Amino acid sequence: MPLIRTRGPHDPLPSEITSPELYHSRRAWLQRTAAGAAGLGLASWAQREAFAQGMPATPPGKLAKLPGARSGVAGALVNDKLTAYGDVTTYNNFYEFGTDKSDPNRNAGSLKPRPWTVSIEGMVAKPLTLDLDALLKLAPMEERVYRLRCVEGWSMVIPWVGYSLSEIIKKAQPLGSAKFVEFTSLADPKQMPALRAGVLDWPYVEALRMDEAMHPLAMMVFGLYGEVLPNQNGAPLRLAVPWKYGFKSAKSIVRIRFMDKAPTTSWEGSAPSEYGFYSNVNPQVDHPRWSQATERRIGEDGLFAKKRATLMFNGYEAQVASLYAGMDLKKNF
Ligand SMILES: Nc1nc2c(c(=O)[nH]1)N[C@H]1C(S)=C(S)[C@@H](COP(=O)(O)O)O[C@H]1N2
Ligand SMILES: [Mo]
Repeated sequence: MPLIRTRGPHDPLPSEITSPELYHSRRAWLQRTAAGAAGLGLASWAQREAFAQGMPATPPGKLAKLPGARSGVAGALVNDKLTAYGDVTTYNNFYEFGTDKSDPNRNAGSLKPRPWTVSIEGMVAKPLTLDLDALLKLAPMEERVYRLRCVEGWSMVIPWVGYSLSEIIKKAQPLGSAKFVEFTSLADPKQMPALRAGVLDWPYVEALRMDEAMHPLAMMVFGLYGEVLPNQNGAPLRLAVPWKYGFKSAKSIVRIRFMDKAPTTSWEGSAPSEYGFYSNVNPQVDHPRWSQATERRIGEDGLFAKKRATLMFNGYEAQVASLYAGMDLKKNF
């Protein structure tokens, strides 16, 4: 681990972490000078913005339909404007396919989401393997509109299709001694070209405390915008844990393991002072190298768009705060 770091793969762009004051003065400066954008290295960002204007708002209809009934789970349907389908599917973090936001969309064609199995292991009455068809039939599909807040400082609003993770946990019958659930993503160098780049120790591993995993808002996702998941979004199944930073929502899951101790998760293992086990969205607990007080909503991110205030637990405080009653959230970040 080098002590002096340049911008790491998970770090925000400098333009995303400047203070509002600096941002606005820089903005004023940009308005004054035509060469400004290029001079600051913002040309590609500006180009992306232009491209984003032509983003399809809804799917072009190339993937299989996967409808879901409007969810009745409290907090499952936020009112925010949906992020355009084109942005949801071209601005991604899925490092197994590269670290540029556009890499997953360009490279994830090699992922084969069928046939697919998920093995359920560890502290369970009986280990079992479920194939995708069994998982698709395990519980009724629901549509839920969740905010996704990346630790880097951007956010989206995505209509996911799936059901509560608790449905799978109930099926798995964990032992009373199981206190944590671990999720492991696929790590197949034949399907995932960027594994050899070694950005993280593969496979990608994430985990939740059992009570977090049993919360109805913790979702196993199979689709978005009424269709099966595009590969770059974690086909054929991924998590959505909306009150936590996006990296807790592991993609393309192949193993679910019940444990009595918390495993070391991928980001925690790579930089323990920067990424905690809990990683609850919290505007009062900054990342050691940048503020988490505000965020940039993708689709509103023109050079002149205002940042948004980040909400406690990403706006799901009413639903999830009780999970952390009495805990020091600065220590347990
Ligand atoms: N296996 C795996 N899962 C992953 C990631 C990853 O790189 N690999 N990135 C995480 C991060 S940092 C975020 S913000 C979300 C992004 O999900 P999206 O691309 O569908 O918006 O996926 C998370 N799940
Ligand atoms: Mo993220």
